Amino acid sequence: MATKARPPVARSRAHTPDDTPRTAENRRSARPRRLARALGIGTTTAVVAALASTAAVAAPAPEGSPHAAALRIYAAPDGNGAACLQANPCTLTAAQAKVRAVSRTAGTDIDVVLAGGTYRLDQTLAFDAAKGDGGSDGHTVTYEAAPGAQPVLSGGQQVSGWKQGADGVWSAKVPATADARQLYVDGVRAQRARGSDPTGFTRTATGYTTSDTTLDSWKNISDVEFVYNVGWTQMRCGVASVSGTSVVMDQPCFDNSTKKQYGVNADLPSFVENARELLNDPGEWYLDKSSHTLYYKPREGQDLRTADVELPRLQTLVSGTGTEAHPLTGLSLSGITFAYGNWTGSDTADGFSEVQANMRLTGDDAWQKQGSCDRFSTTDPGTCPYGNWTMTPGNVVFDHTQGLSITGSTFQHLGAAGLQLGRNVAGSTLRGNVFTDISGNGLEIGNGTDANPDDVSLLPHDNTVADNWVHNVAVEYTGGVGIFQGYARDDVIEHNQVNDVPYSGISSNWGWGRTPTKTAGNKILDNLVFDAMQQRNDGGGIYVLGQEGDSLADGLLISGNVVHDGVGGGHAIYTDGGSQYITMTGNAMYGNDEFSMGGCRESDGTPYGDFVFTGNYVENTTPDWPCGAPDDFTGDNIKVGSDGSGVPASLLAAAGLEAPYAHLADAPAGSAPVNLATGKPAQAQFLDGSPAQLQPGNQVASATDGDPSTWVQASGQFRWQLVVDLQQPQVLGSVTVGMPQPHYATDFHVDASTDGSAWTTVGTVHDSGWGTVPVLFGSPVTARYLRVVADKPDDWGQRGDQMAISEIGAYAPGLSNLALGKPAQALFIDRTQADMQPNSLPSYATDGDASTWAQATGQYRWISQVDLGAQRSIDLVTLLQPDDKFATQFHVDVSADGSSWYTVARHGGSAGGLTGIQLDHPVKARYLRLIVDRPDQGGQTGGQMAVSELSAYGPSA
Ligand SMILES: [Ca+2]
Ligand SMILES: [Ca+2]
Repeated sequence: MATKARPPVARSRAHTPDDTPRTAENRRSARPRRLARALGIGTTTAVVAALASTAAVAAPAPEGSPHAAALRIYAAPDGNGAACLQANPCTLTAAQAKVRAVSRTAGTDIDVVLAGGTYRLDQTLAFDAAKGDGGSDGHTVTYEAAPGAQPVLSGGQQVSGWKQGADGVWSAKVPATADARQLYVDGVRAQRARGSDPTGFTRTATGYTTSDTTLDSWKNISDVEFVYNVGWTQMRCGVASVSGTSVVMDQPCFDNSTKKQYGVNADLPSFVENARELLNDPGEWYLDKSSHTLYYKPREGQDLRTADVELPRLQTLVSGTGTEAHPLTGLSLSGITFAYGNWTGSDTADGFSEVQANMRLTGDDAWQKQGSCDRFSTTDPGTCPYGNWTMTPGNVVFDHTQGLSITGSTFQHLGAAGLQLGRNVAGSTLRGNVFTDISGNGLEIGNGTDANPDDVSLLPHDNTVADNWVHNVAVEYTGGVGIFQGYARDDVIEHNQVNDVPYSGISSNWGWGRTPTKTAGNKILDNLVFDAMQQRNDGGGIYVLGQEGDSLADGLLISGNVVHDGVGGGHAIYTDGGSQYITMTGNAMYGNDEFSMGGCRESDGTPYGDFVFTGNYVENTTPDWPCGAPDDFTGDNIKVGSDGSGVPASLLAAAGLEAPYAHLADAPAGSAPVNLATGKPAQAQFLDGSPAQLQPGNQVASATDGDPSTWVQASGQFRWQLVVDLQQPQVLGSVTVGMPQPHYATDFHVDASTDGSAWTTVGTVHDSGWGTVPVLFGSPVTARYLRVVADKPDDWGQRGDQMAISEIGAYAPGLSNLALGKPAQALFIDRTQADMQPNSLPSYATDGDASTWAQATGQYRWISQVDLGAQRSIDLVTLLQPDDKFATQFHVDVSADGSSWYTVARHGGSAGGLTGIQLDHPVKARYLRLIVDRPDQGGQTGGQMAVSELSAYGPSA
């Protein structure tokens, strides 16, 4: 049995005044002082008077406010004012026009204050240096949320007028121009109708032959897309035509996806997408572009007459640019949500022929011309220079921009990559932003085409990506990564949290093999990466590629990062082909499927090596070199446990979001029930009531000290009981019994007494694992004394051990299982609806019947997800699994909206039966999901997870 315990997800709270991050706020605080010196009092008055004549801007804020002296322009979603005043704001477009009118003469900072609500963009909010969109003379134009407001710049169009069809599928008419690859219902991404190959394919040179003529009868066959999951890539090619049993695929996509010279070629599709004929599961949708009709099959509880249904329309929500000589400067964006961006580029005949990290082959014969140069074939060398791949664009894009600041903003529900910083973007600060529910890469800096530019200064450089939370991205193009950095110089990627990504977490640099690059001086520091590599393989939590600088001194530094619980055949730190000049020190790597560190030299003659790998905390102190050892490798590291034991707490605490940003990844706090047992006296007894001997060093007070890491355990006899004196009669509805991983009773019962001598059994637990197990009473019990009695510890072949008790909880009535009877889904790890085992339904996970279970089929890993129906406080989660069908390790996420998820618990060492997980803090959430991490696929001793009951405990409504 694997015994993998995971500490709670490490978050950074260690923080000293000396390392206070530079935020928009504390940078801004210096501004009024500089301004006052520069302008003087009389000048300020003159400026105000001059500006007042434009009627464009409000008066400066009073001295002493953080925004003192900044000119303010107010906009609102329904704004219609001409003067852009707070009392009568204008539109976003009008606000931008006001900025342009004054930015060159204002002599001060300008704040465009955005009221909350949805700004539906008809066209890109385009910032152009030549038009005066940036600040001049060192001043800054800031587009920012009004205090407490949540402005959303949306590229979506709302769809209404839904009608119910006979088969549970609803439909609505959309404008003739409507064309999108995503649909969002109440903020949750729906699934484009998909299914498996319906007819039995055989590959041909141009496509497939089918075993029958099913496809020939499909209505819009040329809109159908075949999807190929191959290795680290996912490719998508459209169908060109079908005639009888012959399928012809789009070109050049099919050639480019099947003839690559370095493998990962498409063959038979993994699944088929985007046909009305495939629309059968709840949550699936289809856009019939020929009839301008949108179809959607609602999930349980969704009502399309009232739902917010958003179909993306606009690709580029925000852009910024200047010229090489005059870049855009002095622009700041703060507190803005960018949502519902469109991208239909992969609908073209180029499809989505992925090379890696959402970089694509496009154009005829790209498979032999792009990227290959002279590297992969001496007989068919392709076209130099190396590269020429096509990046997936961002929905927010900047090039020729210097000093850009984006803080406190959210990039979500986007159809391309989230944010792209391209050519000649320098000195940017991206801090405290959230990237989630994005089709492609979370954010992209630089590209994979400018390996060796003539003008090095045009590579992105000196950009800072810090304290961002990047999670659940690359949800459509699953070869994508959290943070992509291509060719770039002197960038710092630090203190980000990257989790739940299908492929690599952070991917840095580009260019395999002997490609010389101008990349240099980059740093990847103190990031927290976990649950990477969820779907693709051959990547890493931190993945690097290609030559970095000319020496270790100006190469890549990877330090202070914590990478844990990656799956899918990747390393924690992966140095892939051509990697050179990399220093890796002081990182922690544990709980990952593969070796902590390693990589691939592609062939002899390519540079690969010059690695320093010392002072890291790793599970495997010997790296894994599947394709040949590197040159000049030095390694001297510290071995730690797969649960992270042995990693210094200071390292765990320092990685990831710094204290001012830790809240970004924390689920909203719920209310905590009062534990009436905390601090109360307890006794350990043998079953005859005599005082029990304790294990050396144990204190009975550990059972009520409020610290889950301390416990009490008897010695000498296996069966014993713990008595807690609440010191006065209390009306109780439930108790919890916390038992640590190595020492738990599989069966125990709870007695209650008012006098300490007459006892009544109020609850019995069978088949428990370790953790915190709730015992709910059928009706309230009045008791002063509680007694937990071990019935089956590990004597006689039980799988537990002798009972140890880490914490007793005693609670007033009012806690209940909030998941009981609530709608449940079973999803595969790519969030598509799972196929179920015979006689198994998703709803069996919440039906209150221990003898029924939900269990997927076809894929080992799957997700059991429950909609609690409303925001509720959750304190404790339990999972009941059959003893012969269980996952040994899983984690628990919660969400307020069903789209943005917080990981709140991780549990290993399960052997089936009942598992209880007390959350670190009560959280408030409507949705709960259980994700299996380790079923029995890779030599685990469990089985595929079956969920007899998934329960969430908190205050009853
Ligand atoms: Ca304790
Ligand atoms: Ca059940």
